Amino acid sequence: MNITPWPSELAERYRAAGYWRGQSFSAALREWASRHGPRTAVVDGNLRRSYQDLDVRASRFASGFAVRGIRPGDRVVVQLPNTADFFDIVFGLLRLGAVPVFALPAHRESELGYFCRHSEAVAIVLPGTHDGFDHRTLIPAVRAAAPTVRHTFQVGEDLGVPPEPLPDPDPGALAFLQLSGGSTGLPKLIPRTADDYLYSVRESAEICGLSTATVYLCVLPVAHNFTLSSPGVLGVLHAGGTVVMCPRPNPDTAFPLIERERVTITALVPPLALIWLTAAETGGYDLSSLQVLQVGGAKLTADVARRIGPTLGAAVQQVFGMAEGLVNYTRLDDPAELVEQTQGRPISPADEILIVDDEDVPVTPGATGHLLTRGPYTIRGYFRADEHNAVAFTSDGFYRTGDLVRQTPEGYLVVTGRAKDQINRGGEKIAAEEIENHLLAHPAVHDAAVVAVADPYLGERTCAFVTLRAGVEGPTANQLRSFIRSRGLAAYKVPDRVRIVPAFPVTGVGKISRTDLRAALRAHLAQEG
Ligand code: J2J
Repeated sequence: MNITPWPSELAERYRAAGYWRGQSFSAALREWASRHGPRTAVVDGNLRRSYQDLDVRASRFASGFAVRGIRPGDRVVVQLPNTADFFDIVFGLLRLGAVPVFALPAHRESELGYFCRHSEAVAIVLPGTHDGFDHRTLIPAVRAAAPTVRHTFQVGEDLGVPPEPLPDPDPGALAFLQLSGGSTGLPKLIPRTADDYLYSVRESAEICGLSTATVYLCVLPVAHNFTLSSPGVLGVLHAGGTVVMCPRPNPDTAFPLIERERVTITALVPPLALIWLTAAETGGYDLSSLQVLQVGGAKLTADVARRIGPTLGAAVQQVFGMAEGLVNYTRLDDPAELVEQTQGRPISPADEILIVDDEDVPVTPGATGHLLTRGPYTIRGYFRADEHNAVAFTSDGFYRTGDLVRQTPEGYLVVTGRAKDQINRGGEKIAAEEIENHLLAHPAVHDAAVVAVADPYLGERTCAFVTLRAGVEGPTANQLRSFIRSRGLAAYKVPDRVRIVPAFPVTGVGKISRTDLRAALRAHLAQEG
């Protein structure tokens, strides 16, 4: 089974409440095109595409994929930069009922090979040269890792053919796979349906006040859940606004686009917000059209939140979301205190929140605990991961987010920490175990533990502690970093620091658990200052 279904009684309730509308992504695009036909949907450099264009091109690409042998239900790993091609390819696949698997541009052969293998993808869509890297060089390794991959397509290729009528995909079926930040050795794939995802998109558009007057700058990678759906590019299309694709997130690229296109809203991770603030202080561009700056993916400090209004002339909105589902927003009319000091409240009245202790017992109101959640757009299980699902979800279907939070009397969540073995490097998530496994592949490495170190700019950076095998000539810390780089991983996963130590902490009874070991090493680092 490709998705873990919601219990039928709940599914009925979500339908009756109008949350799940029984509309496919293909039908949604058709509806947007019929409502907003000639309006500009997407701007990419000098290219401007109307809603009508997007709809027509989606049909041409859907048929193009079909004539090349892609069938409904087939998984296709897509690695797409922030260009208008994203819409042709993704809506083409969705209209056909094929299942995009959303890789990020930073991913390399290790991740892409795994996504293809685990999803049994039949095809992969890659950029040519992007940000100075030729993605076509990854093809042999990906094919070797995943023999199911029969086709490779290049972003920018015109895959469209005259459209043939296609049956409408089932809105309750697996529509695409998002990526989990992950806390285990291998990233998890997140199965989303049109029913659940479009609900979160429509509500997000409403909460963020989107309309036909909205101009959204797409700065973070377009396929990331934040940029895609909170309210992201899909929310903008739902509202009839305009998406402006921003190829790079630096102010030198983004600010001229804001000025030229009169951008009204955009979404950033906290370290980028800081860079933008500094750049905006020097002036030079007219950013006066900007009304809302969303910040999420990692914790925004109250200090930085307070600087955003005066410096950028935009209202700040905190967004605490996850590709598994639950998204929280501060509301645009919230008092400053909530906007600056909390990470918002859930989208839906049907989002269920539990804050529990280590034994799954609810904590007293206002106390910190583990955040558990379920609801109309939160998954009930990862894709083909039975063993992991047994621990990542409670027996009654709550997702264990791994986040530590407390709830204010107003019902807003404050993220206070994390219980999962993950490093949140300025919004980019790194699973400790994934990097440890790569280090362990080095013949001289005896053991490895990867932990987060506090960082004033990124929030967190990675530090890998390594013990070496006795009797072999040891590599240096820098050689180990190069070794990780040679494993074909996203660059942000290469440990910022590698520390070779003689031994790891042990207890009287022997080795401590990985989680405790990481905690002990974090404490050790904190002590050093
Ligand atoms: C603290 N931690 C946060 C925040 C996410 C909207 C926005 C973000 C994501 C996202 C998303 C945080 N403060 N404001 O999917 O739709 C950490 C938490 C969370 C994890 C999820 C969206 N916002 N986080 O970041 O799947 O630890 O989604 O569980 O990449 O990021 O990561 P991801």
